[in-house]
Amino acid sequence: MSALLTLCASSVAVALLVRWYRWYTHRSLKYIRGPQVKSFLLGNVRDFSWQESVGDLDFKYYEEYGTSWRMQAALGKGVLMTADPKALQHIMHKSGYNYSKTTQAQVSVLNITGRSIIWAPTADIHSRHRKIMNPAFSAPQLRSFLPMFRRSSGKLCQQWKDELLHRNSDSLVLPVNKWLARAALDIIGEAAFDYEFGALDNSENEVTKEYDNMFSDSMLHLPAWNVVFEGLWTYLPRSLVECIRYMPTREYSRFARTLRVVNRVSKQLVEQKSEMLLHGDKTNKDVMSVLVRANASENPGMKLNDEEMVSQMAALMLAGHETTANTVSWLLWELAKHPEFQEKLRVEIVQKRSEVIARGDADFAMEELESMRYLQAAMKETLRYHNIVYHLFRVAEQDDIIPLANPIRTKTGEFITEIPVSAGQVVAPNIAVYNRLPEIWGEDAHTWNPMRHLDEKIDTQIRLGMFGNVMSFSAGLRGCIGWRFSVIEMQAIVADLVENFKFSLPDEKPEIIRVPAGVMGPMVRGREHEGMLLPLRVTAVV
Ligand code: HEM
Ligand SMILES: *[C@@H]1O[C@H](CO)[C@@H](O)[C@H](O)[C@H]1NC(C)=O
Ligand SMILES: *[C@@H]1O[C@H](CO)[C@@H](O)[C@H](O)[C@H]1NC(C)=O
Ligand SMILES: CC(=O)N[C@H]1CO[C@H](CO)[C@@H](O)[C@@H]1O
Repeated sequence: MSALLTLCASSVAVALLVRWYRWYTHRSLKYIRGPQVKSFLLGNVRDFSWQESVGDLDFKYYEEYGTSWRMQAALGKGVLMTADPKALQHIMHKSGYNYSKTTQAQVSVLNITGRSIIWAPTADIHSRHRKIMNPAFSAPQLRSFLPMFRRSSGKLCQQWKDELLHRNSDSLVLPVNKWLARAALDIIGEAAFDYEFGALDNSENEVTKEYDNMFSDSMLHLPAWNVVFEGLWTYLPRSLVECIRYMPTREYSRFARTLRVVNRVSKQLVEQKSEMLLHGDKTNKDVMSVLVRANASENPGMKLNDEEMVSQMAALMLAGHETTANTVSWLLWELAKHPEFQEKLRVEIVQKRSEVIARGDADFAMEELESMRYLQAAMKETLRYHNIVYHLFRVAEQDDIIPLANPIRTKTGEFITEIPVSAGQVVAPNIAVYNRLPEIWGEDAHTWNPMRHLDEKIDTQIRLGMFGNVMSFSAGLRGCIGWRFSVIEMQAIVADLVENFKFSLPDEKPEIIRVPAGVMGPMVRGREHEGMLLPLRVTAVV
């Protein structure tokens, strides 16, 4: 028995060594410049997760090396990082499924959401998931969610007004990010499976509690051993890696706890929906009802098994609430820092409101929200400037040549306009840098300036991404399925908040940092132990 074990262990070790050696001697990127590597074991990709504010390192490397450079992952594995528009268009749009997610990304997602669309490892599986999910995210479908979004934002406004009344004051400092996370959770619960979390009502919901600070509890400042451990995954067969995820590391234990709770709730709801469908109810618009109806079709290409169905819900909860809530938080913070722009935005909303009243309607129509130019500009600019997801990781499925819009200088001083990569090469689209390229956004790219979207000075020769030419929702076949959902939701919430409240910086002027916690979120310097936090002074508009 023990001989067998030894044999197994040594063959795994040999296989590992061979694979690793093949990688290490694989020098195709060695001539590309990039930051120094201090530790062979750790490489320098994870230095990003220790930078104080997201972008500190990214922008520095961009200054030094241009739009493409070489990084190193754990165990000497080279990574091509790029913010080059043409390279990104090639990788994300033109190559279809030829750049897939890395093993590490997939296995992490597997542990966080289960076998969901975000996990879907192959073209076959992903295109099936996406085809089934797409109808739930079509423009007409999402339009029907607007009243629900407005109901939630109205509830949020009411809560703040009650709070002001209760304190007998016309202004208060509030942790706006926490309130927005609750609103976004209520919204995704209703939209995804017609479920009331009651997060804004402060009900003691178990799922709500699980999501509080999930990212910063688990992903902030990854320990070194974890970096090496996950670095090994690249060299192992995927099936083995899928077993490894059962190791109780900090982040997975935290995510697993959340997932267990979410899955239990989802399972009950899937059963309930299937039951309702049997009884002929075909009207529900929530995502889960759409999936259950698709599953009832004859076409096997339109079916999800029960596990996949439940996983989609965890995926939507994960991808669809803190992202939007954080983006709106950053938007309000920028409004607080730019009071003149904030006032323009408020005037725009108030003007539209008078049209609504004159018409005798109760609330804004979708077209009215979409026609608010300052509102649209503020959203685009915040998505660009405070992109919540800052890096992506992809792996070339076969040998390829990546074209560049901006030539780069190699170690030998020559300029190259394309980068040949071999199958297995990891490439990392750098969203943070792409969103700040002066060649696209103008010389003031490092300034939050919504007016740039109104002046139409943005260079859109190379079309990229899902919305406003920013990369914040990723791009291509695996781009964010929820981008339009998120935009409509943000419109609804921001218009309501700005119509009802003024936002300003708290008197002690807290320093806000953009922490790298899997997703980028706000914390107050010196108060990091409080988790994600963005305090703003909120004053009722009278
Ligand atoms: C401001 C808000 C949001 C941002 C910045 C954002 C960003 C992203 C990004 C960058 C990706 C690609 C991830 C990757 O390639 O590894 C993605 C994928 C995804 N997002 Fe979003 N997202 C947002 C809101 C939402 C919402 C509201 C939903 C759902 C209602 C959602 C659902 C998804 C799903 C399901 C995927 C996976 C798509 C696929 O693999 O086919 N997201 N999102
Ligand atoms: C993906 O790679 C294969 C093999 O090299 C190639 O035939 C195919 O055209 C590529 N697909 C796209 C969309 O570029
Ligand atoms: C989907 O359909 C399959 C059979 O076609 C069925 O076994 C499964 O329970 C269905 N799942 C749901 C959640 O309706
Ligand atoms: C769905 C899944 O794989 N969950 C696992 C994630 O990791 C923890 C421990 O780290 C396991 O207990 C879970 O089963």
